[in-house]
Amino acid sequence: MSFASLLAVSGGPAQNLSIFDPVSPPAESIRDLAFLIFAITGLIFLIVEGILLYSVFRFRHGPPNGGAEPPQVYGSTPIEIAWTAAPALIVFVMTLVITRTLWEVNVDPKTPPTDSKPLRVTVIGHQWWWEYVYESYDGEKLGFITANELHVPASNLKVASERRPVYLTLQSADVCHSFWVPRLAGKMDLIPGRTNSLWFETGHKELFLGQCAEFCGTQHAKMLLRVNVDAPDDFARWLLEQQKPAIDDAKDPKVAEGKKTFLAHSCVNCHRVRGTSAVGSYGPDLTHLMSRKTLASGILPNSRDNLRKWIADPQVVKPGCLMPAFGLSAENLERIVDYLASLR
Ligand code: HEC
Ligand SMILES: [Cu+2]
Repeated sequence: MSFASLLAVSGGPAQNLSIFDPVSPPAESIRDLAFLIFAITGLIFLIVEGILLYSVFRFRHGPPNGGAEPPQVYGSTPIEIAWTAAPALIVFVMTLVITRTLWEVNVDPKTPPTDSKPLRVTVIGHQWWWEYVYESYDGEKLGFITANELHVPASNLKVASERRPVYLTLQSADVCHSFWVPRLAGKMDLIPGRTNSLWFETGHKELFLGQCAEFCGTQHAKMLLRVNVDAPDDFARWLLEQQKPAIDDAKDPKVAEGKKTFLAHSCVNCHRVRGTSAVGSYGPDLTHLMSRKTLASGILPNSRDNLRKWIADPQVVKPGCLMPAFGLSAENLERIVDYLASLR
């Protein structure tokens, strides 16, 4: 897929992935640290290069004292103390500021700010898509599962009772992945057999893009991240919709026929549609498929045509991905698309 079409999926060319434009405290801490370390090391660079250039030009015609060797200094305790202490001090200062940043980035998820309304989501990395288990919001249990497009509420960082920090618990179903949405937080790995965590909080109601940042197999590059930061009311409405089981459009004969066809195929072994007999958990949850803007981890706009293209042969769209082609007849393919397109 070309870069231009990826931008089209992301909703316009203005997408910003810059770590220098953070909008969430952990990403801000990391940017500030980067600037500080750059300033310290830049200053050292200027001093060293300055002395070097000075010497090169000052002595370019040879030693000033007519060719005699300059005085040699051996075993000077003051000089040795100076050039041991100065670098040690610089390293010590850098250790302190790095430790402070680590502290700010790794806030213990069990202790959200008082009066805040934390959202907790478990993120499970799969080859090559993201599973999101919504655990709780503002102390209320949620317990539904969705995929690939994360929705979170916008926070107001200035008012304690309107703060809505997001705490992610990161796990992997197979190999190592890494969750990285540059403007919200630093990279954090998802490691098999280990649980990591990450947090962010932002007042910017935007779509933030990211990318799996740890090579995880052939389709690693097509494991994109989308984080929608919604106004709190919109988020609450989205939560309500997602918690419902699949909408059953049984009145529409085409949908009813499609549902029968879908349930009769092996799709049900890998996909879940809540409220039906499809309870597979190997692939993305399809309960509210059409509430998502993209397919297959952000790589295709979610449209009827792309849905058809994907189901006809996922291997053409994402070679090596873990959904096989089924050689469906044109008729069955259309029926299944009819059904999936009804899953709002
Ligand atoms: C062997 C398990 C398996 C079977 C069987 C299977 N799928 Fe999938 N499906 C997957 C996996 C894995 C993905 C994620 C692929 C990716 O993005 O890398 C997926 C993705 C999808 C998606 C995109 C979902 C999203 O949110 O992006 C749709 C739609 C889909 N499958 C429909 C079907 C249909 C319809 C069938 C039956 C004809 C089917 N699948 C059978 C494993 C399976
Ligand atoms: Cu990955």
